[in-house]
Amino acid sequence: MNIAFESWSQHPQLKAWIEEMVQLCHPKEVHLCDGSKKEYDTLCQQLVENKMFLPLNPQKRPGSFWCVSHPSDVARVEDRTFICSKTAEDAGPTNHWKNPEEMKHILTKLFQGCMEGRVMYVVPFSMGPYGSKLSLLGVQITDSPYAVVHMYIMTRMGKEALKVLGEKGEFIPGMHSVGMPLKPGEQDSTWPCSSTKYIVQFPEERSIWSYGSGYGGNALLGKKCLALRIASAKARDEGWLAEHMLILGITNPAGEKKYFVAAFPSSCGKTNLAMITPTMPGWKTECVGDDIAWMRFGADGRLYAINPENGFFGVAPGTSMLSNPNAMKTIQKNTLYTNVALTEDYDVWWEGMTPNPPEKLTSWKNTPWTPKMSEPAAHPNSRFTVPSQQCPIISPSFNDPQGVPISGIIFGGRRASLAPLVYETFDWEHGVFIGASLSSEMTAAAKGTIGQLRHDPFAMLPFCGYNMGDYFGHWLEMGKKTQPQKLPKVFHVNWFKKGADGKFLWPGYGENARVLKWMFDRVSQPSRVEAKKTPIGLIPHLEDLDLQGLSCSHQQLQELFSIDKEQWRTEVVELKKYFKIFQKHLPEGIQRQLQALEERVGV
Ligand code: O2Y
Ligand code: MN
Repeated sequence: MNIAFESWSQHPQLKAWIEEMVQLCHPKEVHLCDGSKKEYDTLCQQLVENKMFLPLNPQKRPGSFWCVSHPSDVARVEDRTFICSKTAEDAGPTNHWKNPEEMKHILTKLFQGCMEGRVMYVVPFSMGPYGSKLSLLGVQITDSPYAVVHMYIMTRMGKEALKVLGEKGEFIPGMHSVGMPLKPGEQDSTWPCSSTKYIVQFPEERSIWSYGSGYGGNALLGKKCLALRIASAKARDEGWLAEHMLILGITNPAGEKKYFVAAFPSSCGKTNLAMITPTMPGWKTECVGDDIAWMRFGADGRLYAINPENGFFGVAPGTSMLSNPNAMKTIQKNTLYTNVALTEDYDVWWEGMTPNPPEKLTSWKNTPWTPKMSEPAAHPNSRFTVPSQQCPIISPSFNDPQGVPISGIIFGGRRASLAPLVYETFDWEHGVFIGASLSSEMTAAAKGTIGQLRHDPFAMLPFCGYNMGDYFGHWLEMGKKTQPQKLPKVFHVNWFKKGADGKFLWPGYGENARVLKWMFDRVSQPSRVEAKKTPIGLIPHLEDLDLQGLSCSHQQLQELFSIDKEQWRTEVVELKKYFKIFQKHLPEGIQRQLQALEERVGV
């Protein structure tokens, strides 16, 4: 097959890889993507003609499309996700592992002829702003035009990325197929995929192979596969951090600005916090990212973060003008919707968008739906995909190659009891211990029993590309790279603490900015407020929390900040049991902190 590389790239290694993959997959045609708007529009039009996309009402959602997946292909497949490092020990106890040679054998067989009858698209992209030391380049080969248009939104894709790559640049190759070759004359499915799925990362050779799924994190290889699993292994080797964290800027009425990163397990309102509208007068926020942060120390000894992505792939259910008005404004146009419900006038709807559903909908299963039905109209993992630049509070530093300086790191979980609304850790080592101890009670949205505790260290459980015990060690080492006063302060928040009546004690949403304000004061140098020492960390003096205009009783506040030593002793027992899985990879610093916590909460 003659591939028109001339005006595209002269990178010998890239060309050789594409030719090798053509030999393996036998596509009918190769499309070298340029990342232009024209290319995006043409592909969206083709997806409309092939009935995968439905254009939405141009009066209500201009430039937007509705799409539903195969009912078996609706989310990341954690049990089919593999870290194929040389040894099982390097993948660690929290990842699935297979010997790399064995896995390559399996993949080679699966990919053999897998693109017959389909177009092979080659997508060059940059994760992170062009010209940033923190950015990385990737190239995804895929037979899914759905993946291409999503990569167009989620990454900086096309000619510009190729220019940065030049003829010698380094790139991370990602091979993707939906795993459904087309025979001559065969009618294509509206959502091609396979019942066999493999999402595979080779962290040492830094490559990705994904087979069988066309959905989200399984198919958009720049996101979880590259920006977290591969990047975390690269970050360990090179002394930086690739994290599952939002990046948020907050400015006080005097015009001082500070940036925070935050890690939350799923269903804890991460996108809502990333786009928060503060309720306190004069305070402003800006969103740098809602999901992933790459961080390195700058020449001044401070930690700087970039968002490697260029779009939001947000979960739709629960997103409303109450929970996240900025997200609702962001997705008003040029948005791709997957697995949400469709209204009669070609708009979208999902559970939680409005208090009551419309009388008639088309469900995510593409069947008529009425409010009497017990199944949700939108899939709980339905998504919107939208350019970050459409967010009304997108940060002016979004494209800054330097990144933004980070003053605080926030960890959070959903705990009905135990953790107070907010506490600050004593120092970096204690902060790393809190990140490692992160756990959350599962909601209906997650697999498993409602209310059951799931350990999710640093919210990285499905995303760490190597042994999680070594990852804790890497975080501890990072803390030694600069002077202690230049390190961000580390906090833990729990928006979900409940009172004896079973009701949430804290109103959440925009009111969470009051907690950010306390952190803002704490990270100021020198700190503007003192904090109260407790056995678990430093909590606010109640008078330092700005509660003006908030109807929160004294009793509620007492409960929000109460520390039940008995519950913490149970937590220590649970953590001891959990940390045992890391065996000799559990760093001394984590053991030391566990011991110290045990002593502080002891009788
Ligand atoms: O299910 C998927 O494929 C998407 S998962 C996802 C998407 C955006 C941001 N975060 C996540 C996640 O699972 O953490
Ligand atoms: Mn995420």
